[in-house]
Amino acid sequence: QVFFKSIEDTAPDSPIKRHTKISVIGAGNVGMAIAQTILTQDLADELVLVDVNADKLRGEMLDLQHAAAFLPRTKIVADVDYNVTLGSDLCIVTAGARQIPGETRLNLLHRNVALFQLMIPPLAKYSPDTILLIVSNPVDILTYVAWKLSGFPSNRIIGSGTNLDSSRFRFLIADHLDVNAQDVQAYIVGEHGDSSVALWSSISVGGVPVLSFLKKQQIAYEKETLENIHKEVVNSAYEVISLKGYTSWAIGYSVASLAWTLLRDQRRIHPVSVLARGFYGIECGDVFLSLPTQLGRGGVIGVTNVHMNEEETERLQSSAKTISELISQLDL
Ligand code: 6V0
Repeated sequence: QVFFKSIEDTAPDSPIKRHTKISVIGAGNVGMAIAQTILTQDLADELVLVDVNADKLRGEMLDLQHAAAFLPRTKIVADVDYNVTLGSDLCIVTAGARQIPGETRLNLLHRNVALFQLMIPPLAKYSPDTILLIVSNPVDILTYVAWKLSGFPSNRIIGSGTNLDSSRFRFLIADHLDVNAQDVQAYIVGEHGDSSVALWSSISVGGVPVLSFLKKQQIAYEKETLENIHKEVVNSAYEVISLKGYTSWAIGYSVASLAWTLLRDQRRIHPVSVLARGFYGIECGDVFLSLPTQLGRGGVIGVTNVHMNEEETERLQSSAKTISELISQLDL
């Protein structure tokens, strides 16, 4: 009012853009990398941070707010109380307990399930129409837990799953063939982690199916070479963690790209963790694991019928069994 004369009287019908609100739960390394990447995308009108550590939370909020002069305009708020998330379009959950030295993965899982029992019900209460995007590990099992605790339909529960593993895979193949990773179509499916499955038979570069091209050109390739690239993908998280203590940038970009596809209804296909029962012969109960999935404004649209050979299908089914066994040990 002080600086500008209102033009409301002369332009009463100017269209107002729909308000888009994204909440990030957990303002740790991963949550903050996601938040800052989302801010650069001009995707959200309001970005909310929630964490239990009030001082760190306020520090992170102020630090991001101070970048306002260089970013698209976004309201940034933070609170320890979940009522700040009211009416979110997308809630991204990154909060998690840290593994204590010597602690088993199962024990860590139980502690994270206890955290989810505190976080998911208020998120569902304040944003009953939101899409829940789970990042905390073990991501496939915690996506299942979020589904159970929220009572949401499964199309609005997505785990970031192997979206990141597939990006690492595409990087390594691109590096090997000296091409741009964006021209490499390649999926890692199944569990985000040790039992993930590389779909070699469907890899293409610029529309050229890689394995059959190599065969036609009679270029010998060793199964071992392919296995080693997959092993490198599986080990890459451990390597980054052993070197810098945590992973952040790649998961930040990976989740921000999911947020863009979902909220801008891009209908792109991402390998993400979804309710997988009935797909590719997975019949071991309700499990969440990654499959190439079409995403849009309503969440999951459908699962792609990507070509898998017999060995790949068997490995995927065995990955599903590994996850299902862990789920059966949960007390929800
Ligand atoms: P971090 O830096 O320890 O951050 C975790 C944050 O969660 C901290 O700020 C905590 O204060 C907060 N927190 C703990 N309890 C609560 C609670 N009840 N409510 C709100 N906040 C809480 O960990 P980092 O950010 O490095 O990792 C977070 C999670 O992401 C871990 O489970 C990782 O294993 C997982 N990742 C998942 C990846 C994927 O591809 N799915 C990739 C990287 C990391």
